[in-house]
Amino acid sequence: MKQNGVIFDLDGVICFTDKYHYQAWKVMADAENIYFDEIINNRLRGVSRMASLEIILERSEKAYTEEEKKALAEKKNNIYKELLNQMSPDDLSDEVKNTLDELRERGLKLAIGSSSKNTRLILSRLGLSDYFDAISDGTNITHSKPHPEVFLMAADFLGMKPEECLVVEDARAGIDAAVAGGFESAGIGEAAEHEAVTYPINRIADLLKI
Ligand code: B16
Ligand code: MG
Repeated sequence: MKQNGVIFDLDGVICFTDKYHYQAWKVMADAENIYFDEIINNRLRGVSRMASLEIILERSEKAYTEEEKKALAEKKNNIYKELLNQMSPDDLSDEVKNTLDELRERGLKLAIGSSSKNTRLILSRLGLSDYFDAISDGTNITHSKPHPEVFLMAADFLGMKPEECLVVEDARAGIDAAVAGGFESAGIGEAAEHEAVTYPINRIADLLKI
């Protein structure tokens, strides 16, 4: 690839915490009698916790106060963190690890660009705490994807310009964010279908062919 750096989304790219997000939101939604399914869940990919809650509440009759919304988001996050405790380095696939190692061997700098405030907890569960050259996540941004802030800060932490970095994403909102920030992108899953993605890929190892 022509870039010197790669910025990886976390959930849906490096690991599959999406199933835990779904389970935790489902417990919250069921307790509130709000309809929630996997199709609605797809709209939550890459979207911040509070913005995700707003999407789920579209199906609710009740008007929640800001305090109640905060409590619901916290309840979901506590369930989610319990589920994250089940994770271990075995949840990091050989394909992802080998691809990261090979990119690094080629001299590329590697960063995380995730909306999640649980990024460091997840990386630690996967045994990747000290692996990346830079981490930009939900704790250092004020605007979540599709705003480009998380990727612009990742590039900045790497000491690079957007055109020097490739963004790897699984979410449509993530490709929008990459485009808005002036990054080329590789998209997997639904992000591969995005009309503005630079490189649609089928699997993470395909990054080695770019
Ligand atoms: P948290 P990513 C995103 O991670 C998830 O895709 C999204 O579903 C979630 O709401 C968001 O992180 C915030 O996560 O509640 O842990 O702060 O894909 O940007 O790595
Ligand atoms: Mg993602």
